[in-house]
Amino acid sequence: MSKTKLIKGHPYEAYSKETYSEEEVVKRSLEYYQWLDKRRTVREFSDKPIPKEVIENIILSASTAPSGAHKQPWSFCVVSNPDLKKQIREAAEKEEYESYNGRMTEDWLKDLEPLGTDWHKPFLEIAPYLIIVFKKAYDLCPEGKKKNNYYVNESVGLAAGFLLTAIHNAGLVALTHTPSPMNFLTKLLERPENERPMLLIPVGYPVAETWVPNLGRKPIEEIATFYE
Ligand code: IYR
Repeated sequence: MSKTKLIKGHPYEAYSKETYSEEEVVKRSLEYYQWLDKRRTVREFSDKPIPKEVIENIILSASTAPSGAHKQPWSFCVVSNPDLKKQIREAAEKEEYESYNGRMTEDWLKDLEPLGTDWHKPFLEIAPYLIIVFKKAYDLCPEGKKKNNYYVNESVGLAAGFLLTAIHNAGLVALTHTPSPMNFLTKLLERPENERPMLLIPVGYPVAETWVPNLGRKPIEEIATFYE
């Protein structure tokens, strides 16, 4: 049991954070970067099963993200049911077909060419789990009253980032898929009115021989400005 006390009438608990020597801090930051840099979006999944417990741990990891006023304005739907996965694939492909054949601009389609995407989404049936990340625009109290959430997009974006690193850490791969529009997920998953789908993330093992686009990442000079 950690130590607790009241500050201005609110409960606090003692917190101790492990710290390291400067040398160790440098080493750890580099090693973490090098490990995280190995994460890649994968589009070809194996159907090898994953224990449900792993998905629970990954979602719990995502839910450690900070959120506006600690409202935790997220909801994760986990789909492994083959019939439901099929329905999601069919609905997503219907929208994606329209997107790739008229809704997306020429520029957009050109930008996507190196990624090799198209309207076919077989991974939605093949990956053992689909995690659908919903944002809660507001909370619904038991009496039906609406309670505001804050910085909802920022909070759920952070949680999704944590989710992806937890998946990478478990030795699994994911795809941040964004079928557009996504409201078919609200209907198929019978979500309440305060939830809006943000990301559809298949999770699993990659196929035995996996190829990903040779993209590279921006160098530090391009992404960071230091004011010293
Ligand atoms: N949502 C489509 C298109 C797509 C858009 C972007 I921006 C990407 O980075 C990748 C794909 C699809 O999922 O295919």
